[in-house]
Amino acid sequence: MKIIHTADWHIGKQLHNIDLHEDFDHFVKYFLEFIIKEKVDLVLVSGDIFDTSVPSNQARKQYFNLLTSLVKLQIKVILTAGNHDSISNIEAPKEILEYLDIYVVGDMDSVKPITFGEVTIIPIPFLYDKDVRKIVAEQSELNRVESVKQGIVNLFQSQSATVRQAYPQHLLIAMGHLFMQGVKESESERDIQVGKLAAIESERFDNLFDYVALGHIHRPQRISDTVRYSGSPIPLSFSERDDKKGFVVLECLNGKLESNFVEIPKMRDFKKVSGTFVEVKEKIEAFVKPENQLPILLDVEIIEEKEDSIVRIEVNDWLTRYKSAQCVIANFKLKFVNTENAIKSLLQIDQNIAEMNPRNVFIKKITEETSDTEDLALMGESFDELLEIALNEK
Ligand SMILES: [Mn+2]
Repeated sequence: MKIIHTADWHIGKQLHNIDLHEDFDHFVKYFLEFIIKEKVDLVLVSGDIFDTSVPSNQARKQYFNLLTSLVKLQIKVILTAGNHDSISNIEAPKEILEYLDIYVVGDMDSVKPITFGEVTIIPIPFLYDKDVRKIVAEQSELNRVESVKQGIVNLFQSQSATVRQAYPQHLLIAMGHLFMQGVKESESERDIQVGKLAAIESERFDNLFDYVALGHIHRPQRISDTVRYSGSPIPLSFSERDDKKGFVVLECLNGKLESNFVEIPKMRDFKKVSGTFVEVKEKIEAFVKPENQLPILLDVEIIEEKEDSIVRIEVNDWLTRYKSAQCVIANFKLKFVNTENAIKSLLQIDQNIAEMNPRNVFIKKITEETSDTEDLALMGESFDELLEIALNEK
């Protein structure tokens, strides 16, 4: 029997307004080919199926299309809700999906073991504080963080004990969406503080399960011999640009589960570019995306020494007109190192900045660029109007 452990799909993810649906499509293509080639029987998705609690129609379509492909291949699927998912959204089609051998678990109250042959899965979704408090109500002598940890561990322990008793011969797999101690995070895990405080020591899971299929952390990593994060199948932030992406394949061999990470070929490059306007333009123009990959996603930072409105206009102009088959600018920043000096240079030597009002500074600034009195008057009027609107809105 072959089982895939994946997590953190974050379908519908936008990275700085760039929709990553094509990245997900690339993953799906590779994933389905792998499943067919390797004759996979079961897919486990440990939370954060969608990126938001109200996924777009396109995101829902991608989700149901993938499930349909898996049904056609007669693959069984178990999905749990992560902290990004809405429980009711995930559970809405529960009955019809179950009929198709797809099991979704959004809420702690719907956790129940699912058995396939000699393997039993305990699908545990992301646990909210309120759920956890129900488990440890009587242990009030513990502090809040410790009681959250204890509550989570208690749930995994009691589930393990029940299943071990019912199926002593079975291999036991738990799914979880939580924070383990000692993990390496990236920038895209949201609301992690609470979870991080209550990070669970991996020893507490020792001997409870033959494997723990975790989600929540987007870098694939092994916490212990039997506890692993599969990581997200696609990079979800620039901080993940050099990480390996993929999923874990579990194989039952001689009554044991062996786990191996399968790396997905890179579907696009993520690059950070920094320098002056001229340097940045040069660097970007030299980029060529590898064949069969999506355009390179850029995080651009232009740093100029002196505040200069002409550069500002040129940069804006370049940005609005930028279009290339090689790169997409996902994030952009323009910084001037010496803004204060630039304003000071507008002032006369004996003039104090505190003595100038915003309108004076503005007029002084635009006088550097035009001497057309009509233009100056018009811009002055516009400034007054905008200032009035801004002040009224305060
Ligand atoms: Mn996640």
